Amino acid sequence: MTRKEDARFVRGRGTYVDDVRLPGTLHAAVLRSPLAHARITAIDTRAAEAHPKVRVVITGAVLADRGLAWMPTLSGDVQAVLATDKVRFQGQEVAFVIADDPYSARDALALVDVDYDPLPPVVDARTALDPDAPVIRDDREGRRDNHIFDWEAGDAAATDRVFAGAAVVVAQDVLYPRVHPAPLETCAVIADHDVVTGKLTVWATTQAPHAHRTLLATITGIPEHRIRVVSPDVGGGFGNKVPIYPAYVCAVAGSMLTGRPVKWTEDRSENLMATTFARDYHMHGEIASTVDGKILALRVRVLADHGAFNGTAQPSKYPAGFFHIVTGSYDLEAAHCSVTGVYTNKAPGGVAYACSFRVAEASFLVERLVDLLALELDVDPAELRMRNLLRPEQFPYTCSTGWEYDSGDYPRALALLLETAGYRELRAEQARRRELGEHLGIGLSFFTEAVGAGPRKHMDIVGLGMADGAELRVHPTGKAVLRISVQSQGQGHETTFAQIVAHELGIGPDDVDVVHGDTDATPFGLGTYGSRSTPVSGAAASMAARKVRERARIVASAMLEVSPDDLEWSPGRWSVRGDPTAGKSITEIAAAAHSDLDLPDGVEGQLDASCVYNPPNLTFPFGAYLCVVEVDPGTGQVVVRRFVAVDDCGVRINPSIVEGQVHGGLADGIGVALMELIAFDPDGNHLGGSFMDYLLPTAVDCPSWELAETVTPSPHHPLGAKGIGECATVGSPAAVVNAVMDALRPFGVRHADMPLTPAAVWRAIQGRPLRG
Ligand code: MCN
Ligand code: CUM
Repeated sequence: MTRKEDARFVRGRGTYVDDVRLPGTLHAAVLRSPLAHARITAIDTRAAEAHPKVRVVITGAVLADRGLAWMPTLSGDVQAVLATDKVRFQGQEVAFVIADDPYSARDALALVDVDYDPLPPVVDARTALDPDAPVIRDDREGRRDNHIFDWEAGDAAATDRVFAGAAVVVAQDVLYPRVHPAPLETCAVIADHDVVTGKLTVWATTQAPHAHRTLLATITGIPEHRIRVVSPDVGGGFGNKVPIYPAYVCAVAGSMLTGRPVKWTEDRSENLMATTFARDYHMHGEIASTVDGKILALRVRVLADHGAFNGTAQPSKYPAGFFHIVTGSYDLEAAHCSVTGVYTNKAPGGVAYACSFRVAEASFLVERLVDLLALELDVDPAELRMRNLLRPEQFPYTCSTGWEYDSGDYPRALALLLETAGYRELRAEQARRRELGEHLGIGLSFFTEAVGAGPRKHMDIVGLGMADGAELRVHPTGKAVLRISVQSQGQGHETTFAQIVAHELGIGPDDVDVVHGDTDATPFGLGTYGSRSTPVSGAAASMAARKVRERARIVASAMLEVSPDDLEWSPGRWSVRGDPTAGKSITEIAAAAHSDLDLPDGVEGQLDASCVYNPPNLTFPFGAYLCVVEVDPGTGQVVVRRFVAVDDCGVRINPSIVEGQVHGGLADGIGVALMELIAFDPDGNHLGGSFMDYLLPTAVDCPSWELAETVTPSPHHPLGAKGIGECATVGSPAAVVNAVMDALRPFGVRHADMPLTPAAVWRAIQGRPLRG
């Protein structure tokens, strides 16, 4: 089925926040810090306020008077809404100017005079804990360092024992650099506070409208039932639109101050400089094995750069997200990982960009280590993986750091990959080409993803348990409307969620409309990230539809004057067991449920049903990827020749949407591996503020993807589906980097950090690798 929403998107009929026009709207612009670390000694707004079109200039002091200068982050920290004492990263919000039009607001920024007293910045996370490092968060009571948290998983002593006895140990420092989700639509908001009713309506481009409503209530003190958050069409999220940003709070304050709607739309540089980044993990990994390549254990230490405020978006009990899935797809005796989070003078945020809460970093590290082990043992990396993958009979499998993998058949996926790619022939071609002095590289990765958070008992964000609601209304004519708590940013929920209901009720997907992105019109739920929509909300939709089906059975029994137990279901129809001609369709039953029929007990009239789905576990999709590159040693240029991907996300609701998700994620992987980087100079100046500097992959950089699939249903999801949205972004960077390292083997290169730009590759060949 093709995507329902594309009919409006390809006609330019989508409605994004910027398309929302309210009468009397004022426009805002944000004044940002030019320095990475400085004390603010004075702010003079008089000239800006004198601008004929400026209505209000909001500073930290104005917010502080209302208790709004600081706001909670998604990780239990606080973040400055507008700086009062210090600026802590370049691009930090300092003032919010509201004017009659967006151009005047921008112009007036230049009229705000801020005196800064520069302070030395912490730019390299590896120096953040030095005794003489400048203290970034001197606002924190009793804390005089840049330390945020220490966290560990696994059994350290058992791991040390296995390492002590292991014949082979390979170690490597691996940087997963700071990258950015970079959605095409930047962040935007319109806040409209009605002074008469006290109702606040916020149009925002968000992935989690309900969570934002609760947060806005907490921050502003406006009662939650008087807040409505509307997230219309969203032009890409990739994690960037999970948090609340300071300008959103300023827009609300601005609307309360002016009594008018206040609109703010970020530009590209602001998005790249100041909104949530991803990764920035300095990792040290060790892998232990026997001489014949049985992998025994993994030991990992991480230094995590969280920027100036700890604003990572992830379940609150997991300060390093799901990084402890670093054991990957292998059967280990022991594993231990520890993560230390630190503040630096960089933008806050973290974990965004199709990462499944740090599975991206974990998966990259273990797959690099396995390749380095193959190099050390001089065995084929495909062979080494095949020898060590979990076997199907081991599922459900509890790994040494505590995850319970629900289902999988890993050897089958790897075998299918090798066959689809023609692995043996590829290796033969590589040998031939090496003799000609050509540098073909073949890289593999195998990943296990963990998506679909909760259960709510173990997982919450700011105290909100991770479950999702769905409400299904069936109209008298049998047409249905499904209301869901998750919010599509391009993933096609209007199509796939309609398909889920259609499948359960045996009606056409065109007979089901999906409503999302408006908190007044949808049930509460935690939203779309961590590829949780299908595993959690999709399950809610399915269960709600099954309740409708059961209700329909009772109505049909009254219509047919038989016991409900004597009815059997076939798609779209309840009929008398053994007599398919005596039956009633869902459409007929819906009409009867709204009619003067005497309804039996258990049906109040109508067929509507709802469900709040609390997942029993995450789902664990997996995949096997292979990348073929060619490297020009003269220029360091890498060209991706082929990319073969086998994905298993359980039952696929819409195969073409799943393929689209995989295509997008593979392109992300090429971007991260070869070109994307948020870099800083030693003064903390941000060096990637436009798409000239922050490179995104285009079609030219991508080969024609070669996809294949296996289907291992999730045993606990009602439809057997697992999430897919982030799989390819998680799994593909390792395949690309492993391929480049394979191509560089004749030069004795073991490892080089991403992004593998021509300069980085050339330096690695010269034996002088660029280091993060
Ligand atoms: N699907 C399916 N069968 C499955 C699994 C999924 O048909 N077995 C369909 C789903 O029903 C949905 C799509 O594939 O239409 C993605 O589903 P899912 O894996 O549940 O992921 P989410 O919908 O929760 O999307 C979130 C995920 C994340 S976290 C990021 S980041 C990301 C991604 O989706 N951001 C995206 N893919 C994106 N795609 C687009 N176009 N834009 C983004 O911002
Ligand atoms: Cu980690 S990016 Mo997605 O989970 O929105």
